Amino acid sequence: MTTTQPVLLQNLNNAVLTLSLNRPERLNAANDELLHALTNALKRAEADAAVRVVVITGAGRGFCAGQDLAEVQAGGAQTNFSEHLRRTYIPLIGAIRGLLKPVITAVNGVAAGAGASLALSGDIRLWSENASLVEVFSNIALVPDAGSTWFLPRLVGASRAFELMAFAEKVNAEMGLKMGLCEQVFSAETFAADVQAYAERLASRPLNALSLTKQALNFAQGNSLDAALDFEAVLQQRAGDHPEHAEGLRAFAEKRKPEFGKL
Ligand code: T3D
Repeated sequence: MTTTQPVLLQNLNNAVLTLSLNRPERLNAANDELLHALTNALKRAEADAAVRVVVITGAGRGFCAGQDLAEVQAGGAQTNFSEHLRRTYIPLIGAIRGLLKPVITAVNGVAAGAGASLALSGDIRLWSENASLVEVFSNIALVPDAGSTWFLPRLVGASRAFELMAFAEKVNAEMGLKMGLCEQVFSAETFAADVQAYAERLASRPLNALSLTKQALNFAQGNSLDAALDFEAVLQQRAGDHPEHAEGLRAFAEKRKPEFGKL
């Protein structure tokens, strides 16, 4: 299934739904139409049993250059930032973190401002060798938003996060991998195919268990060890009661690969 929309391309292939931001002439800078299209596509992906993994990437040479500044300026300077964030970026990041399926952010090029936050918001972050990330907000005297202040210090520590934010220092792919901003870096030439292969491998894993794992990790970020231990116990019951677990046990006994995708 391939549907083309003006600002968001959607392609479902072997249980992997790829959502491509499609404003390449502006490095996929985000406007309200794009942010709503992406958020709505994620909500639909939740309900669609054919989707086991979602990939978010960018068309052209950029991933996402953050808020579309040309549109902001054309409309007069944005004044109601809080209202805008609550209406657009906050629901988007919430949809990614709350989606009960793995989300891969496949960063093909520059990720700047809220685009950097989007790049960091995935469960797994795959970068092209051409990818870069810049917390560009301070260049226009704004505060990092769309989750950067939550994601980045957890990956690099508060001081390094502050330094990257204060100087709007661009992190290239080699640095990004060393700093733990991404899990893998792939060649630019084969990036789309490598991401698809990775996503298909992920799609073959037990979706119910991964969904519960995502919930456990989300919960653990903001809770004590005692609370996390208890929540694990609750979720483990749900995992153990699911047919995936029985299939895993059968496959182990029969010395074959489990077929989670068929359940
Ligand atoms: O109300 C609220 O919700 C507030 C929320 C704010 C969230 C934010 O994201 S604030 C941060 C906004 N983003 C930026 O400040 C980034 C601005 N862009 C850049 O700093 C650079 O373009 C990049 C570092 C991203 C990439 O640099 P480079 O040299 O690779 O590309 P370029 O030549 O600067 O850009 C290519 C084109 O994309 C260019 O258009 P042109 O000249 O070819 O017609 C450029 O204007 C356009 N572009 C890049 N970023 C944006 C953009 N157009 C609109 N908005 C952008 N953010």
